[in-house]
Amino acid sequence: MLIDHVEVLVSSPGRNFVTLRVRTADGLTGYGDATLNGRELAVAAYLQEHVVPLLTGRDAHRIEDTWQYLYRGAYWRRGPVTMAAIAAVDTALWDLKAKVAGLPLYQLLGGRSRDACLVYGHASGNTLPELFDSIRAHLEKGYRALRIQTGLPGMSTVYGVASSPAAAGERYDYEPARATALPVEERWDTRLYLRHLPTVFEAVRAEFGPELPLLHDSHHRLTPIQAASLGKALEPYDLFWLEDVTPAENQEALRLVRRHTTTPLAIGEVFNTIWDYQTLIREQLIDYVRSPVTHAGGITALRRIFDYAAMYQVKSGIHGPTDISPVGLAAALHLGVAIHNFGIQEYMPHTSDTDAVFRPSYRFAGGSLAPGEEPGIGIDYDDVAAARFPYKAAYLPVNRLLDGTVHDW
Ligand code: GCO
Ligand code: MG
Repeated sequence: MLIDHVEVLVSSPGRNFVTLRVRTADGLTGYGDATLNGRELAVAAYLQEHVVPLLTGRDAHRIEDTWQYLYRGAYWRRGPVTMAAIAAVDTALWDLKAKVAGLPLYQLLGGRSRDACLVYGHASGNTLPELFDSIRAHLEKGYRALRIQTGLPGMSTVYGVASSPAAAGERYDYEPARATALPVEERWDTRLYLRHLPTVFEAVRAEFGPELPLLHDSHHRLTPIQAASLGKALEPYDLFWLEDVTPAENQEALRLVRRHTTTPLAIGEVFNTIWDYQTLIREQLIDYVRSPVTHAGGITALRRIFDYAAMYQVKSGIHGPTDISPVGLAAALHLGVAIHNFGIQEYMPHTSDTDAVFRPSYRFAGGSLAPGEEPGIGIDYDDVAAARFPYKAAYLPVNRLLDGTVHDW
């Protein structure tokens, strides 16, 4: 299984994606996702200039050795660009190995622990009526768990709220990256948010009852004591999780949050190695690991994080917004059905243009996603379709407090 051709594919079917395609001498192809929202070309260049030349002639079977070679061999460790590049190679090699075996990838990861991965969808609205419509539209489509994001009175744009409410049957359209010359600037008022959010959860529980699992993303914006107070205020509404309450580079800060609230916590979508979780997991300061395959060094490395987490009863909650490509989502589903400590999978459906390029074989039914059954991860990249969607520079927003101070977005 010698690698003889490696390509970095950049396309933009609705948003930018960086995909690695690894071909073997006997004509098999494996795919990996290397998309880093708003910084795509940095990963594409890292792969093209520094990784592709190392892969030609290597044995595609040697997944662990290749991972260590790229991680230790670069000398410069960790970071989102490096780890997304390593993730793409690792995923492509797992895809190849499963194709050679003639098995869907999850069979190589230990086989099924469950039939499919329960997902949560994104319900949002600027006002309560809009939010309720969005929740109803998701329930009609079969979702059995929902993330709730809401506008704030008097604020024009708030993280996580779709710009226009999606009509029933339509795709939810929240895409934070914008193809503008400079990043869009948003405004933020933490005190208003902390006052308003519990009233929204109270209304949602009153309307939809106690059963539906509800999640919320604070998107890194709070101090530890603000996070503690929010977790406490939301306890009556029984959240499935509260996500990214603090930026969490400082893992110890979560001790303070944990001391004050029993609301379950999820963290890690911007982390990229097991080291970012070391204190959080060992001290049981979180309940869910948010890293995607794409940004945490691939299937090999994320599996290791989940196995470590399992020792502490911490579960998976893999990041799955649209900036994780169908390759990254497919890999997540194979891992998700195989591991014991699966929690939930995030799901924000891609556009039909994106699906036309990647032709994923996973299927959504009954509120869950199941990986495809054909050999590999179940992606079939269509170069002709992709050629219609060239790269388009886009930035994530920048966030400022009302007085103009740059804040976490
Ligand atoms: C989530 C995330 C996303 C990120 C996005 C940035 O929980 O899904 O917070 O919405 O903002 O992935 O690229
Ligand atoms: Mg998030």
